[in-house]
Amino acid sequence: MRFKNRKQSSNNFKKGIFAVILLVAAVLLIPLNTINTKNNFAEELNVNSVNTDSLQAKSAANLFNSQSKSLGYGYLPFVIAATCGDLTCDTDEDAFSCPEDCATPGPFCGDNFCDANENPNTCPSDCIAPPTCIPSTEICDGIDNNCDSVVDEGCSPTSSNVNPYSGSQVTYSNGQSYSFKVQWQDSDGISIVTIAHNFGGSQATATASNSGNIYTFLQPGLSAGSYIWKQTATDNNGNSAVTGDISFIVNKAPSTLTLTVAPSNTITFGTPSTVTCTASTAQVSPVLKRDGTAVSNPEVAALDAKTSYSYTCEEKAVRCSNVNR
Ligand SMILES: [Ca+2]
Ligand SMILES: [Ca+2]
Ligand SMILES: [Ca+2]
Ligand SMILES: [Ca+2]
Repeated sequence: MRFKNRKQSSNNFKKGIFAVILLVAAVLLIPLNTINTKNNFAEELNVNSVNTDSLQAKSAANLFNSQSKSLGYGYLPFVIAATCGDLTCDTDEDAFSCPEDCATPGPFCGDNFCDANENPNTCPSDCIAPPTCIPSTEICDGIDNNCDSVVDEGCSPTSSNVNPYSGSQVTYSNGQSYSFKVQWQDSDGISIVTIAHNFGGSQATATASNSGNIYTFLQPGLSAGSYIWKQTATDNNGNSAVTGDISFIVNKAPSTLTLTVAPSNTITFGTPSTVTCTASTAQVSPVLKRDGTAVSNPEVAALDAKTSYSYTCEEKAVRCSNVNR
């Protein structure tokens, strides 16, 4: 019994030792768990501190700290949102919404300011083109004053490119026709163009034909002489304009005067002689004169005996050819 009691005491002692070991182990395990939790938290906190270094991140870390302690483990329970001021230009941030994280914006097209290097063509969103037309009352000045895209509506026609121009001179050419042209402009449209002229020797009026805005009158053949013509245009609103008098001169063609004497320049008394004055062109009328007095052309006569007679072949008084007989 004594032995048995010792054995029971030994067993009780062993049981007591085992219980103590379990208690010590339990006491030791609790701090270890706490240390591991802190180590896990420290790792997460360090990572976030490196990336953020901001009050927001610290607040998040504090929140995490309290939660991790209460939960007993070391993992972040939420995702930190993009924050202006975290020195990271996040995807939902830009130079305007968060200039301290994203680059400070310089002048660029779209900043609602017309910068020095921008203009209405290169950046219409920032630079507004000035109005190209400021409406005013339409006047006859060659400009679209009222900005209706029509120049000088309601005004009289205007002329240009008069051909031949006033004072033009030509040399007569048999059968030659002449065109008298004027270019007319009118925003209301040309209704009719007429020409007044004296090509036939008296005043006459005719209608000019047109090709586009060029109005032409064709005159077939003109004698040598000086003429006056003008065109008058009337638009579809009844407004008229006239070119004014335009002069046109047809000069005679060059002509050669020839004086012939037959049978010779020296004849005996009683011998008939024939003296003729001719011109090379029909535009010239030759005049035969003997001793300054016009005679028939040709003159056929048996002149009285005389030392000499002087014949002259003339075209008016300007050009002449003289010969003595
Ligand atoms: Ca700009
Ligand atoms: Ca206009
Ligand atoms: Ca105008
Ligand atoms: Ca007009």
